[in-house]
Amino acid sequence: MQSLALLLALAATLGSVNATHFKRLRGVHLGTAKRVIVQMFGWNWDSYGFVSRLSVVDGLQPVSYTLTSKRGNRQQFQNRLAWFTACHNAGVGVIADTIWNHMTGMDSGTGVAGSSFTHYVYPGTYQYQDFHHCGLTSNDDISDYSNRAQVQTCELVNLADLATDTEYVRGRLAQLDASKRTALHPLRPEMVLTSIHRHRRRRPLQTLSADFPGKPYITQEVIFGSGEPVTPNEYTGNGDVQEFRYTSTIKDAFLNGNIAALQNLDNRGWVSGTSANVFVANHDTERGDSSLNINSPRNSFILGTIFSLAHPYGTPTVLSGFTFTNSDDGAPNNGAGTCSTTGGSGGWRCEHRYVAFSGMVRFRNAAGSNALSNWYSPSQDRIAFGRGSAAFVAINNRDDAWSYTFQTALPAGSYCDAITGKPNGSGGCTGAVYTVSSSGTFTASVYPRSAVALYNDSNIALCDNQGQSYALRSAAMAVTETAAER
Ligand SMILES: *[C@@H]1O[C@H](CO)[C@@H](O)[C@H](O)[C@H]1NC(C)=O
Ligand SMILES: CC(=O)N[C@H]1CO[C@H](CO)[C@@H](O)[C@@H]1O
Repeated sequence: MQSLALLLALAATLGSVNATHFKRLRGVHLGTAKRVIVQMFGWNWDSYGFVSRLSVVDGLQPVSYTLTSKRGNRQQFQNRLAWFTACHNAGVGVIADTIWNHMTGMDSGTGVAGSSFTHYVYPGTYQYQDFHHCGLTSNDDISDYSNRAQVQTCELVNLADLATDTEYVRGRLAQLDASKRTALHPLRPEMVLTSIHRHRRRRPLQTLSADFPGKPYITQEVIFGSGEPVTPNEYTGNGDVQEFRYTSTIKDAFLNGNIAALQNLDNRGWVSGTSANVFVANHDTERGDSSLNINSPRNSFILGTIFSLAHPYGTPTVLSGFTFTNSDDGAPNNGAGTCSTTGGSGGWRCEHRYVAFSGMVRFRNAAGSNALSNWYSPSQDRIAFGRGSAAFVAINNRDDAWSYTFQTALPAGSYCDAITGKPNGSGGCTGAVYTVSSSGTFTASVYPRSAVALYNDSNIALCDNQGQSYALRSAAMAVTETAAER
């Protein structure tokens, strides 16, 4: 609660917020030392135990600014407020996934809330002049990614591109932000980390931070394209940028064995780690071949995710998805999500409950802002590294066990392995236990295609969305639900 009080104090003293302040505030809000996002893909607002986004869009393609969408209505949203509050009190933020810069790509239709629209007319909200009309291609869609003007002013796959550089549109967006905060009240408006901003290579929203005094966490989808003039680095002034080169590099490293090359990720010309939002897979890439996914061979998806949560580069998002046969299959059971204790059920995968993933969120909390340390890699498919005196991981991406005595900077003691268990609440551990000597060493036999992860944090707050027997309980997660209508 200390950090929250600090945030409010800062907010009160800042009249107009410049980009630097904004970043710092965001850091305070999510907690610089504990930022992991879980993307609850496809979950509706009534889903067991989870709030989904508070959102005014129908999926990734907004058609109206009401609180009703496929995810549920306002009442269903408000039903989740108790959980919001419980999580909030435990230090877990909720990110409402909102799209600020475009409306739908459909030429006409009726939204779930009953609003009808055509491509550039959303009665009562937007009209023709509130959209960009680039006039550079026959249908105003981007056709040439080597053309900066097209990329930044034309439409991406027909998505009607809001003229976010106009007073009117910016005013509407600010109202939208305010209305969501009101809906959350008496909850706690300050807990709403509004808005995943799917920027899609559009021009920056120059004064976004000033327009949205709620200090939303912003992550922008600006996919790097080799040789293209518009680059992800141009967008870091708005907030975080999704670094897709990370995603493909993780895939390549874990499938082809060269994980030793992953030591330094901040010297590759990517978005700097402090501005990067990274993931092993998101809801789009898991349906294509540009990332690992749950079906990738040799446990590579699990190991890649363990790496992602252990390595300091970027703010990691963990996708919690559902099984599908065709890439446009919708979520099971109309979006009513269900999990088992440490995994999914009813077609939901619930990766956020996997023992290794929730354990690694604890690890990341414990690691805090400690830099990578004690790197050791005897071969390109085995790596071990620490995060100062707070945490240490060894990853074995090979088919034979890795027996070794690792040098760490951990204090002497017994540690509960984050990959196989968690503290049992009375000083024990539900998984493997390793003993670190007074000189900081421990001996392990790391199973094939597996990992060992130790961390020292006696102080991790818990968020239990059901009040009991829920496996995740990680204070570090900001829960977001990316609403894609598939
Ligand atoms: C936790 O582990 C300790 C040490 O193994 C054990 O004594 C204790 O009974 C366990 N507690 C629970 C609740 O399982
Ligand atoms: C297992 C272990 O070494 N735990 C240590 C973690 O750090 C605290 C201080 O923050 C020590 O008191 C514990 O002994």
